[in-house]
Amino acid sequence: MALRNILIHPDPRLKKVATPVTTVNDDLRRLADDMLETMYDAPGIGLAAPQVAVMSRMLVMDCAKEDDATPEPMVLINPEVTWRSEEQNVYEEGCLSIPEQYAEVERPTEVEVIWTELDGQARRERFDGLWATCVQHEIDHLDGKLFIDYLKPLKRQMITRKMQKLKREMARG
Ligand code: K2U
Ligand code: ZN
Repeated sequence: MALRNILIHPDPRLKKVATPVTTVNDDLRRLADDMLETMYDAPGIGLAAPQVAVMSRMLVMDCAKEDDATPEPMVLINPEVTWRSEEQNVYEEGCLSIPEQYAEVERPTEVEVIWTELDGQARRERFDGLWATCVQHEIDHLDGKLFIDYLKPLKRQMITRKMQKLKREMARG
């Protein structure tokens, strides 16, 4: 298990479309473990492989953390949304790749997702509540989309400029 470095926006790798996973092997299992460890350490309730500079279509989630319930770590390989509710709801989203910035994003209230598990099994599940928001936020990451892409250009530019300043300060150490 190892903590991975989380990429900070702007970074070209966060805008790329990730590559489908073709083989589920021990390397992928190790990456999933590292992503979960990195997510819990952040702390966060979701993390997508491109955020740790791996351009593969895999994400991890544990929104149970939110209700302080027992952890429910999930690993989704090649996830696809197969159904979206008409109903939408708004959530003030954040992102581990855009630290300390929050904005309201409207998304379908409920989604159905199909994916492959680490054991190779195909899964289909409906998500609602924070799980629905999170899985859509993470699948966006696999398609090179950030929550700020849903904001008005001025607001998005403001956030990007703040991140560029943060990265300059981080580079100075
Ligand atoms: O993908 C990520 O950057 C982790 C995101 C996942 C997420 C964003 C918005 C809404 C739901 C999930 C978060 O930074 S994890 C931090 C967090 C913790 C509790 C509630 C919302 C966000
Ligand atoms: Zn994010």
